[in-house]
Amino acid sequence: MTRHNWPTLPDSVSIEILEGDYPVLKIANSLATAKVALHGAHLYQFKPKGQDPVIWTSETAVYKQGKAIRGGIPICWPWFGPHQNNSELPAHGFARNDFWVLNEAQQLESGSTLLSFKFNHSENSKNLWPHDFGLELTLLIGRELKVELTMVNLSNQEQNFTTALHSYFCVSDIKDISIAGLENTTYIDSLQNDERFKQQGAIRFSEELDRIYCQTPQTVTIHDPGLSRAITIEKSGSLSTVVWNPWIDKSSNMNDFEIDGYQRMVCVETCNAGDDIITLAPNQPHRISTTISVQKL
Ligand code: TA6
Repeated sequence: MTRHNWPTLPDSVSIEILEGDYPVLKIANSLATAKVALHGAHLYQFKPKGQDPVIWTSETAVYKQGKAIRGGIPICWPWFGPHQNNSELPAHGFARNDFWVLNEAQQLESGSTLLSFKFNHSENSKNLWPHDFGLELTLLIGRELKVELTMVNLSNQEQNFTTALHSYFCVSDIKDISIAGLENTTYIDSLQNDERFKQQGAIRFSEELDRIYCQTPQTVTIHDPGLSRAITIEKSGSLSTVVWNPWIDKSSNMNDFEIDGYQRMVCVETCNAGDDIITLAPNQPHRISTTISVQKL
């Protein structure tokens, strides 16, 4: 039984313990509702008042220690994707695979709720990555959703990181949406031996798509005529953007991916991945953030 210490919670935040001593936070304020698992500091529901849900999570997601929830906004750190040298290590690092600590919960005058979580090096983490570190994740939940990850290198030598706020978004139908903002940029195609191509026009989907768009600090927008809305993804501290949809075969091979779920989701991830590696000197911090908002079309 893992022991969790809780700070004082505002009325807009409550705790539910799922089976297997798995705490989740339920947030309900005047602007939005959300759910965040302590495991991975993993936001997995976000619904602004009067809007359709914005963040997608599989109905067959698994909520247990050691396994990232399928959907929401997994925190991929200290590496993105498969580990470069050791396939035994978990894909997308280990920060999403264990419990964090809720450090602070505040209800702001603005109506938004501020949550802050911490995750520091431990005996467990040292088995996977032999360096001291400190992570803090801040969530600002209101009409918009702001997610900010601060990483500090607490070791006595320079460290390299790749990372992602691996956001899954709800869409009406993957075949009907388009993604704007990455036109004429270069992407690494993970499905074509990491070859590089130039993005022609908006991104549309008719098959599995898995791309790292390099040198793309800009804002990206998901246009969804089926829901008469656009989802705007602004970011800072992020030089790359990953766009992913697993399509039929890959999603059907994942037990935690609901049947045909690929039709109702797309990942637009706020990253430093591919060529965009973050190098931190001892005690140097790095901050990456994304701000997600919805506009009527
Ligand atoms: O971000 C895209 C990606 O790297 C895909 O290649 C796919 O592996 C996806 O992440 C999901 O990874 P996960 O380890 O969460 O199943």
